[in-house]
Amino acid sequence: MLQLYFWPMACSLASRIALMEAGIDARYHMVDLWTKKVLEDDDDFRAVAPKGAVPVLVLENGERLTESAAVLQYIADLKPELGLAPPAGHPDRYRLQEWLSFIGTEIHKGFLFPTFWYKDEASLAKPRARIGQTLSVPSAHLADREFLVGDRFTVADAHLTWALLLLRAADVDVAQWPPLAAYLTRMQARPQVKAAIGTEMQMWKNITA
Ligand SMILES: N[C@@H](CCC(=O)N[C@@H](CS)C(=O)NCC(=O)O)C(=O)O
Repeated sequence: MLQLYFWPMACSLASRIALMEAGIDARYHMVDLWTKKVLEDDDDFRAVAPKGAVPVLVLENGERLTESAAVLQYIADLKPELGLAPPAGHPDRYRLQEWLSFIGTEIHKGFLFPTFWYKDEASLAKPRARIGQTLSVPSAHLADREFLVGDRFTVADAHLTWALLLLRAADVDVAQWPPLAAYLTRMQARPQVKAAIGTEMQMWKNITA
């Protein structure tokens, strides 16, 4: 069985969404990202993943895969019939990779990561100044499209859904970009997306209660 190391509402949520949309059962291990401990047994998370970051997907053969873009495509490719990623060689596969890279670098590392990890104002001024321009790109793209790539839900949508949820938590009002707000509402209405978010929100509430 696949295993996913995660922290509630962290970027590993996109991998949980992908697993659930794919109908793949997995074992989930919660990690405290600050102490780098695996919570169920107090093991050192860095022994599992030297990067010290989630997501980490443990494959059936025991290998560990990191980086959301790779993990998401791996999960999608386990169920090619579902179209969670266009097939290799299809022009849309590169569009998928284009979006996964944009979300992971420009939105996640460019804004969300500094916002939640470097909380001092000086470090945040430039990311804050830039995020509007960054978000205008997926907003324009989604003005007349239901999904980021092609005409069906892909793992790029799992990734963007997570990022948009966190933007709200970072005090960025997604309503400023009506196509993004409508998109987030659509994505959250998908039963598996809703269930994945509900599961992690509950965990997050339990942790912070
Ligand atoms: N490039 C990685 C970034 C992963 C990442 O930054 N994960 C965050 C949670 S959203 C984390 O685990 N941070 C802990 C740390 O960097 O120490 C990816 O896209 O998967």
